[in-house]
Amino acid sequence: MLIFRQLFDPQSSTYTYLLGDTRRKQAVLIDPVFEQARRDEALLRELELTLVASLETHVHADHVTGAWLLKQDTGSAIMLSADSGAEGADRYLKHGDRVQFGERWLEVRATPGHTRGCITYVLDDESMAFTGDCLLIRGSGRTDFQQGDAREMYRSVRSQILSLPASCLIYPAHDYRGLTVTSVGEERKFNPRLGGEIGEGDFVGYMNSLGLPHPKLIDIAVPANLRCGRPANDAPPASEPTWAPLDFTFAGIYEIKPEALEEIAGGVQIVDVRANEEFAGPLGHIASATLMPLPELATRSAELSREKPIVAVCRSGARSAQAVVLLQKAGFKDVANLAGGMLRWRAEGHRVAGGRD
Ligand SMILES: N[C@@H](CCC(=O)N[C@@H](CS)C(=O)NCC(=O)O)C(=O)O
Ligand SMILES: [Fe+2]
Repeated sequence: MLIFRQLFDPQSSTYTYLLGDTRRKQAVLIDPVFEQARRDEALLRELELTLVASLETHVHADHVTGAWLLKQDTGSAIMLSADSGAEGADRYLKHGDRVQFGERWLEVRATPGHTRGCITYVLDDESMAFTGDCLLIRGSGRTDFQQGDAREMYRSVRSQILSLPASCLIYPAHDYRGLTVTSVGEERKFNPRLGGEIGEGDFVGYMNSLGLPHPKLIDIAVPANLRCGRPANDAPPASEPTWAPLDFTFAGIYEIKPEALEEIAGGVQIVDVRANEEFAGPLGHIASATLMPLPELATRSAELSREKPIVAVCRSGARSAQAVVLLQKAGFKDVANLAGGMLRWRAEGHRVAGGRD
């Protein structure tokens, strides 16, 4: 089965797309964002997919790609256009190439115009196309920097994208109004720059008078993306927590497994956020845990030390996840949730104080 997810980076309004084959458990990410790599890795883990490659639609000017970082963490390949001018990729793609993930594949179509190395990825059955910053929803990418060329863009869109079946869904790299998807049929009719009877000259005139300010991050993003997102000094990215082996979840918090907590229990503050009667009830509690019921946590968090990491605990891991968010908002830096709560703690045979079998 095909698995498809549209992910968003609010900082740059970038869409990242995950495409996976659940039978072979392989996936690709199109246009991952550096700051969202942890999120993307968590999703891949939770969906039990192996990332085979990060695919760039082009050298971005407004955010740094997550491709290099994902490669460090998962061993995934980096792929982008042979015309991109970028170094450090594992495969340089050409028009007509195929990128395989499991039993599915994407066809590479060269669609220059926004940059020289812009690519559109078309799914094997032509049901979806990922157009990068070439064709946007009722718009198009700009053509005024990075070897942009309005004439080339017009030809790319008309010959490579609007020529796909009308039902083919189009997923762009950005939308600045929050729109998420369009189709070839719609854009043929309603794209105000490239649809209907609009000719090449009309489009060039339109694009030459856009007068947009340059992206805020262009001077950082372009050089970094020409290295496929490898930091200039090769420094590992900022602070992954080191106080315990933690899993970052797609829900956006860190979790610790029972066995890992057992090992470091003496060095952390364990905060049990259940009600008094649950703490004293049949499930028992972790011996060194402090009881601080969730409704009291906001007012009582001052009782906790800021020097020692905190692990929040509840029955199943749900209320304690909320406690983690609350404590982070209160400025505590090293906070994690006990995965699966007391239920899993006990199911995996860890000792409790109080409680009954
Ligand atoms: N305000 C944005 C500008 C982003 C921008 O210029 N995006 C390019 C794609 S890299 C584009 O083609 N935009 C089309 C448009 O804004 O109409 C930023 O600073 O990042
Ligand atoms: Fe772009």
